[in-house]
Amino acid sequence: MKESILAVRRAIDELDIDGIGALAVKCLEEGLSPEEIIQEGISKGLEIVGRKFEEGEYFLADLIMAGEVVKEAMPILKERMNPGGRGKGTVILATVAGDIHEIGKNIVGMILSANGFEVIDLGVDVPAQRILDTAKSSGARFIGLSALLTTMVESIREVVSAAGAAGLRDRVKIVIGGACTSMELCKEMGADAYGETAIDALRIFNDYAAGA
Ligand code: B12
Repeated sequence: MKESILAVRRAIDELDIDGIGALAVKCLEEGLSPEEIIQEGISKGLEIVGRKFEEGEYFLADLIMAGEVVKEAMPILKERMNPGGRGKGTVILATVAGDIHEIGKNIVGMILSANGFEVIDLGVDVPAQRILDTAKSSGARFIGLSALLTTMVESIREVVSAAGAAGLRDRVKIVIGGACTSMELCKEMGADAYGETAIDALRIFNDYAAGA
């Protein structure tokens, strides 16, 4: 692992909001891709922060700060992703009702829009009905749901049933992801697919867009 990417990981862990931007630029200058920096630097750094929170070393204020540190790096990385065409279709992205974690969802959105998808990001804590209303009005065929809180996974089922009630279940593919989700949960909730990382999200939506 390159020292510069380890430095990004450390900056997240140490909540270094002033240092992160320059470190992201350094990684890019060394030829690392934005996706690698996100996956190996930022996400891994946040895992460390999450562990420290669990162990009682970090508090809620530290988690909020970690989120701000990541937000500082994102525009720098986004700028380096290719804008890509918009021909693959529209993906509605949302963090489920009751959950306000947005970093993972935003990364998925960045990667999808850099790779040819039109992304409608509804934000966090989004009620099922709003997601379905948007699917109807936009004609989107894809929905990506992010969930990090175990206590909020039922919100996924609500989206799946609202899609059924709206008569959209056959037209729309529902893909889930986020730290508390799994393939097992995907089956239990009646969603169509589960992706562990943002790169998986891209692969899954690419397959759907190609008619697989
Ligand atoms: C930062 C953070 C916060 C920040 C969020 C800031 C923000 N702007 O988003 C704040 C401070 C707000 C926060 C609040 C809380 N948090 Co918090 N938080 C985290 C932390 C440290 C990192 C989350 C993160 O951003 N990870 C990095 C991103 C990149 O990872 P990701 O979201 O998993 O996304 C990746 C993949 O999962 C995937 N993916 C994500 N979405 C999607 C969608 C699709 C469709 C696909 C295919 C893929 C995909 O792609 C991404 C990139 O590869 C985690 C610990 C952890 N390691 O997860 C705890 C964590 C998620 N939080 C936790 C908790 C408990 C809370 C609080 C309840 C704390 C409290 N007592 O109030 C509140 C909840 C408030 C609410 N109602 O939502 C727990 C959840 C436990 C559980 N299983 O339920 C965790 C796991 C910490 C812990 N170990 O205890 N949190």
